[in-house]
Amino acid sequence: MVSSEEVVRKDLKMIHGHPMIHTFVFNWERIEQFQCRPDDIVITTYPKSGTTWLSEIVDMVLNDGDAEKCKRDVITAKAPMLEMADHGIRISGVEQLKKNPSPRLVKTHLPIDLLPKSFWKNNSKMIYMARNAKDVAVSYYHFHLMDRLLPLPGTWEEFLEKFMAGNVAYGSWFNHVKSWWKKTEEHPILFLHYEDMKENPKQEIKKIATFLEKKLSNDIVDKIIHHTSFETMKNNPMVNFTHMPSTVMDHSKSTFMRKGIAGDWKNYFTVAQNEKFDDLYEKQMSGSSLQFRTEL
Ligand code: PPS
Repeated sequence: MVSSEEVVRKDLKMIHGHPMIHTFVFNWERIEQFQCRPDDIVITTYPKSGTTWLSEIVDMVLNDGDAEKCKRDVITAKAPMLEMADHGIRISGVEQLKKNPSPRLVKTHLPIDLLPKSFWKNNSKMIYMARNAKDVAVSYYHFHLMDRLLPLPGTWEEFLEKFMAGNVAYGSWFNHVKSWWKKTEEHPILFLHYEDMKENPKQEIKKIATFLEKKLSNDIVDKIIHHTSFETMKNNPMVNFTHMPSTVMDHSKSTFMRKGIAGDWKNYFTVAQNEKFDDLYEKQMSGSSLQFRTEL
C-alpha cells in the first residue's frame, strides 16, 4: 500500500530535459517502449487547454452522437492519459490503454520529443488543441490548488513567474505549442484552438469528423454540441473528474470544470504582469506563424 507522502505535493522531476510530475517519471521505459495500435487516435495538448472537452467530443463523434454510449465509463478510462502513473493509486495510463478496445483514444500532454516513437512510425492520427497562454496559466494555477500530484503553486504571482519560465510540469507552453504546430508540416495532426471551439463548435466538430473520416448529420452535430457544452459536462460525473480519489484531486480547493471561458485571465493578471507577459510572448513567439486569440 502506497502512502500519500510518496505521491502528494512532490517536486517535479526532470525527464530528458523536461519537468514532469514526480510519479509519472517512475519506470519511464514504459512510455519509451509503448507500442501503439494502427488506429489509435492521439489527443495531445499542453495541460489545461481543453483536453477533456476534446476527448469527449471525439468519443461522441466516434459514437455517432450517442450520449448514452458515451456514458459507458469515466473519461479517464475512455481516454487514458498515456504518461499517468501514481504508484498504484489508480490503474496507470499504459495499463488502461492495454485494456481498451480499438480504436483507442490516447490522451497525452507530452512534448514532441517525449512521445513514444511508435506513434510517429505508425503515422498515427493526432488532434492537438491549443489554448491561449494567459487562460492556460490561470487554469493551471487553479489546477495546482486541487491536483495534489502537482507541487503547491504558491501565490498567483509566484506561479505566473514559474509558468513564464517553463518551470511547471510539461515545461514551457511556448515550446509546446510552437513545436506541435511545426510538426503539422510533416505529420497528420489536426490543429485546433480552444477559442474557435468556444466560438463555433459546429464548424470545429465538423473538422474533427472529416479528419476521422466520419459522416455526421447536422442533427448529430447538434447533439454533440449539447452533450459537450460546458454546463452539460460540468454536471456529468463521467467527465467532470469528481470520480477521482481525493488523495489525488481535492475539489474543495477548485473544481476541474471551473469556468470554461476565454478571457478569464483578465480577472487575474495585473497591468504590470500583463505587460511583462506580452513582452515575453513577443520574444518567444517571434518567427512562428501560430496565432492566438485571448478573448472572443
Ligand atoms: S487537463 O487536466 O490538462 O487535462 O485539463 P483540460 O481538460 O485540458 O483543461 C481543463 C480546462 O478546460 C475547461 N473545460 C471546458 N471549457 C469549455 N467547454 C467545455 N465543455 C469544457 N470542459 C472543460 C475546464 O473548465 C478547464 O478550464 P478553466 O479555465 O480552468 O475553467
